[in-house]
Amino acid sequence: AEPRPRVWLARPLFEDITARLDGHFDVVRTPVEDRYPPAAVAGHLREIDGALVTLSEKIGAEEIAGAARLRAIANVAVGYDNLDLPALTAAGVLVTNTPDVLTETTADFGFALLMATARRITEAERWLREGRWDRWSFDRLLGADLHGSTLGILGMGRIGQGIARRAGGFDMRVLYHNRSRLPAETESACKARYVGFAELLAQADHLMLVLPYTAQTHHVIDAAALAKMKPTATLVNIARGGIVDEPALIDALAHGRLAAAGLDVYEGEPAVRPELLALRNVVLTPHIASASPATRRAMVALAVDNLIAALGCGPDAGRPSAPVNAGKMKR
Ligand code: 8YV
Repeated sequence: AEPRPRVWLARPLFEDITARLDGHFDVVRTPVEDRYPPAAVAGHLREIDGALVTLSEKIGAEEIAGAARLRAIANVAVGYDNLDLPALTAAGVLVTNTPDVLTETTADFGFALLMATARRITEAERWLREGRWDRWSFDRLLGADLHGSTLGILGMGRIGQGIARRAGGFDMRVLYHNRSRLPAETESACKARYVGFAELLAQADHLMLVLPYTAQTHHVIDAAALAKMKPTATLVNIARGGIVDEPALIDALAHGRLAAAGLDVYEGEPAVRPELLALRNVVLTPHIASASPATRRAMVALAVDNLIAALGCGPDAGRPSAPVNAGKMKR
């Protein structure tokens, strides 16, 4: 009989779901939970036909240099900036991601982070826990309203549209900027108006970042962009840390040129800059926007289906439902 394809499961993920891989493949499981140095990833990918990975596994030309058999990588995330797409595409490796299944959970969290940041919820709780609530004060911990304000959304994909729909329920005016303008029906469904980048920055009372991280979006929110924003504005990032120039953001927050920031992602995560930790006017969460049990399970299930199909097995053999680079393949 033909030898079964070998796949690498980079970390333990819902064993009852990933067990489905064993029906088709010889599965190599790595029990280590933390980040792999590049040499270790390269070692794991040798003699492997496919891999199921998370954003902690950075894979590029160096990691796949000795991976002659590698044909497919299923990323358990909608973003895939951990993967060097041109290098993988050139090597004939099909990459898949997990869109759609995390849209609503991530949009919920974006909204929660926006509200917590604008209304200073974690700052207020810290203050209370410190035992400082001695008497009532009329002007204590005043925050920014959502209702009647303007929400700017940078990146109007599935998650951005989910945020826009929620904003309607809070009586916010929604402006967006995106690589391309959305069809008129989509715009009116989420009651969002397209504006240029500079106008978005200038108009937003709250700015939500929901765009993919690429060479083009690296540091789009830099000192110059921050200078165009209202000093009373709130910035929320649920996309990727590298979209924001963190030292420039810290400087703006520390010197009253931006009111507050809610961050779920960081340039050097899991490391968080101590200057951020020292700021009063930030809400900081550890990259959990998609973290609900149902959504995390759906992400893993989709990645498993993608890998099975990408390696030519199962009911959708050869046609994974969420390919990223199919059609760009040279071999
Ligand atoms: C994941 C994410 O939790 O989907 C994404 O792009 O950032 C998160 O949903 C994370 O990437 C896990 O790999």
